[in-house]
Amino acid sequence: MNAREPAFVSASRSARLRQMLVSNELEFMMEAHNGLSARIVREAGFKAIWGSGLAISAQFGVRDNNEASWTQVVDNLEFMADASDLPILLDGDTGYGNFNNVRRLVRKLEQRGIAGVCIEDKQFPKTNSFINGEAQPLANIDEFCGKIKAGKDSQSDENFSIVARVEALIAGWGMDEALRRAEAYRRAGADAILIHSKLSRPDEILEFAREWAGRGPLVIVPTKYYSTPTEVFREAGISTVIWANHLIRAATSAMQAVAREIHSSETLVNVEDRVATVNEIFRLQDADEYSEAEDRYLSSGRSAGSAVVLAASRGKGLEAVTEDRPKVMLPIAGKPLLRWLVDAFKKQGVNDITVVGGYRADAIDTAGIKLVVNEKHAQTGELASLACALDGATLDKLAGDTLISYGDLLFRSYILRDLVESEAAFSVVVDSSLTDAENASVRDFAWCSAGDDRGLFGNKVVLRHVSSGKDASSSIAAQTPHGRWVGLLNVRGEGRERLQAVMRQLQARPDFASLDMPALLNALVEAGESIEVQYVHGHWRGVNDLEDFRRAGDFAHGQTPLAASVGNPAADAANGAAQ
Ligand code: SPV
Ligand code: MG
Repeated sequence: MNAREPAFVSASRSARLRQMLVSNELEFMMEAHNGLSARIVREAGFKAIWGSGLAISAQFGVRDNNEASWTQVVDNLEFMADASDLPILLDGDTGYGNFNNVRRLVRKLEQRGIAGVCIEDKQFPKTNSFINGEAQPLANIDEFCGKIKAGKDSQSDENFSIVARVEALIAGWGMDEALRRAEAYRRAGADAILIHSKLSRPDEILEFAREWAGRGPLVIVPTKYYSTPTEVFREAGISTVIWANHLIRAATSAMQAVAREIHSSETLVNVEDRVATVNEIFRLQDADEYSEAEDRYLSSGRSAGSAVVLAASRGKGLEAVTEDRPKVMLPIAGKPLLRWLVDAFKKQGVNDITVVGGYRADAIDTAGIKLVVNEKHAQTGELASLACALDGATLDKLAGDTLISYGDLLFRSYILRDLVESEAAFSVVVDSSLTDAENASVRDFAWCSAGDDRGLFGNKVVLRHVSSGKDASSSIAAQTPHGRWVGLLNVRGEGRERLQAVMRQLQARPDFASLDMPALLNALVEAGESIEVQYVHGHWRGVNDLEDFRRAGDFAHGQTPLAASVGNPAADAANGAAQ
C-alpha cells in the first residue's frame, strides 16, 4: 500500500474515477453486470467498474440493442453501487436519446452514486460494435458534441466524468475521421476519449494514440486485440484499459457446464465441490452484518436462540395412553403436547429446537425440530438426555441463549417471554402457588432466597435448592418450599459455557446415569452460580398423570385464539377426547 492510497479511498467515487482517468499510471476497469459481480470486482482488487451495456443486457437475457430501458439499467446500477463502493463508469450507449435524455441520465446517475458515463457517437437504438460494425450509422458530430455539452452542463458534482466514445474505426470511417471526432468531443468538454477497435491487433489504437499525443486521457477496450501485452498500452500512454465482458462470459460458461452436468447426471454430487459454497454466497451478500443488525434492532433478536426439550420418558402413571407414543405426543386439545411447546417457543423467536427423545422416539414426528435420541433412556435420567443434546453434533448449532425445558409443559406465553428476556446467565420459573411439599410423589420443589412477595414485584430472588429424587433427606427439605420449579431453565450468554463445565463435572460422577434436572440446578448453585427466580402463580400445567392429562385440554383451550375455539367443532371434539 502506498502513502497515497488512504486519501484516494476516502475520496468520493466520482473523484476516484476522475483521478484514474487523469493519472499518469495505466489503470484498469473490470466489467460487472449486477450487485454480485460488482462485489466480486471489488474483492479482486480493482479500483473501478465498467457497467457494460453488453453484459447488463445479457444478464437480463436481452440483446445489446437498447432492449432494456434506460431506467432498468439505472435500477440495476443501483444494486451494483450498493454492493460495491467502487466508482462505476456506466456504458451509457448513445445516451438513450438526444441531448435532453443525456441531461436527465446524468442527473439520475449522480443521484445513484454512479461516477461517470460513457456515451458513443452512434444512433439510438445502437447495436453492439462487434455485430456488423461497418453497417452502423454514426452520429452527426455537432449533434454529439451537443450531447456532451448538455451532460457536462447538467452535472452537479464537478467530478462526474463524461467519456466520449469514438466509433469511427469500428464503422470503417478511417483514422482521420476518428481523430477529428475525438478532438471535437474533447473541445465539447469530454473528460476522456474512448477509442474503440475491432481488430485483433492493436495497430490502429496505437496509431491513434500516437496522433492524439496526450491531448487528453485515452481509454481502450482490448476485447479483440487481447493478446497484446499490457506493457504496450502502458508505453503508448493509454490512461485506462477496460476488461469489458469477462465476468459475464465466465459466469456463462460456468453455468452452462454445471447445468449440463446436473441435467445429464441427475445428481449434484459431481458439481458440489466445483461450485461456490452456499456459505460463500452468504458471505458475498454480507449475511453476517444482517445477523448483527438483527441483534441490535430486532427485539426478538434478544430472545433465546435455541431450546433443548427433554422428551424421553413414557410418563409414569400414563402407561394406559402411552403404549404407542411417548408422553410428549399425547394429544391435547387437538395437537400433541410437544407441538404446543414448540409453537410457544417459536412465538418467542426460539427456532432452533432440539428434542431429546427416548421411549418411542419413532413416534415423534413434530415438524420444525431436530430430534436426537437417548438410546439408553430406559436406564438413564434427564441429565443423560440433556447430555445427548449438549454433547452431540448439535452443540455447535445451539445458537445464542439456550432454553432447557421439560417436554410435558403447557404455559401462558408471558411466562416464556419473561424468561427469555431475563438478563441473568441462569434463570428459572418457580410457581409460588405450589408449596405442598408433603406430597412426596411430587418433586421439583424450590427453595429460594426469598418467598414470592408480590408486593415487591421485580425484586431479585435467587434459587437455593430444588428437590430431586436424590436428596429427599437434605436439611433444606425440612423447611417449607417457596414453590415449585416448573421445568424451564434459561441459560444466557456465558452461562452456556459454565453450564457445560458443571455438566462435565456431573458426568464424571458414578451416579450420573440416574441424575435429574434438579441435580443440575443444585450443582450450579453449589458451583456458586446465581440462578434468578421468576415467580409465577399458576398459569402453567405439567402432564404427570392421567388426571393432569385429562385437565390439560381445558388449559390448552384457554390458550387458543377465541375465534379458533368458539364454535370450532374440530377443536371441541379434540378437546372432548382429551377430557
Ligand atoms: C460493452 O461492454 O458493452 C461495450 C464494449 O460497449 S463492446 O462490447 O466492446 O462494444
Ligand atoms: Mg456497450
